[in-house]
Amino acid sequence: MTRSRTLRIALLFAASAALAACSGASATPSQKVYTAKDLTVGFIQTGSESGWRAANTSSFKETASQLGVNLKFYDAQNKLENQVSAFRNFIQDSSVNVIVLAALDVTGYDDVLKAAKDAGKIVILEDRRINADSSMYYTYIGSDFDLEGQKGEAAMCDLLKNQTSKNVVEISGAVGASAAIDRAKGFREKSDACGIKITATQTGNWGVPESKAVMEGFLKNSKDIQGVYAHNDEEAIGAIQAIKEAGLVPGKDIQVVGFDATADGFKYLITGELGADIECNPLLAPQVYEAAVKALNGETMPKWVPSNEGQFFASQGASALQDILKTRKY
Ligand code: GYE
Repeated sequence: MTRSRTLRIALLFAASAALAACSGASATPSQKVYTAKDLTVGFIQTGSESGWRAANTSSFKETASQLGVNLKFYDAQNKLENQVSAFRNFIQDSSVNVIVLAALDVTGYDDVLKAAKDAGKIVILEDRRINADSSMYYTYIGSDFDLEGQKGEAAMCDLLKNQTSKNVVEISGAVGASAAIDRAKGFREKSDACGIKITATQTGNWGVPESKAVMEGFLKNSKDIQGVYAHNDEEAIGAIQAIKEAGLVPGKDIQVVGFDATADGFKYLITGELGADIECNPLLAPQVYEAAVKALNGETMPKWVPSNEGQFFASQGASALQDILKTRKY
């Protein structure tokens, strides 16, 4: 074998050894490799405001028991002050090595994020982003709500394509929540391109009763409404109830677009009362626990891992939608 060929092979081995070392693929014999069983996770949930939230909570509890993760679950009852105090308690809890936050608001966590960093606690954001420097958390695992909003806008443009007047009212999510802020932003990025006019907006706080009351108010103020842009399925359902009680036909007189694509949302897609449902994945726990183990093992990750999501339309037809619904977990 020639000298240059031997040299080439030697260099190849050296390069691959260096690659393995810096990828963290093979730990040195003395270094412990952490697994999910080494996780004690303090999970600060928003509350139990929607079907999406119930699926998100189930994902964390079920996956924790499957993987052997020690999960300390806290339901903040949709109160920011409760989330902040839970954050402080998990920082004080020496058994907790990872804190996971589903943030009610985009602000309000600076002090606890700093305290967590000083205490050496790993922080992972799930579901919703916050306005904080990315050095204050390990990673954010959640949807691109702006993109979801753009999908909602495209769906509404299509549903109203044969209308001359395209007045749309918006029933937004909870004030301050990134999901609401970004879905509203995404909807407005190109909506005027197809002639949509947003004539009113008001929060429905993610729920059916409040959204029904909001839609009743909109209809009292004007009957010249062609579309409703609702930030989740519960808000869309509340709007549909109000439209029907006003003697109008949802899906015919007024088109409705919602978000989440939960089983309840599918029921209204199948009847044609909901025109489009933009999917938002709540089953995030496997990715979050995987990220937490990476963090324990000193590996790096991108600061944001966006969810892959689809969208569903009444125009797909009842039987096709019923078949899809059978395959879904929430
Ligand atoms: O759309 C809604 C829940 O943050 C994506 O919060 C989540 C939103 C979801 O209450 O149903």
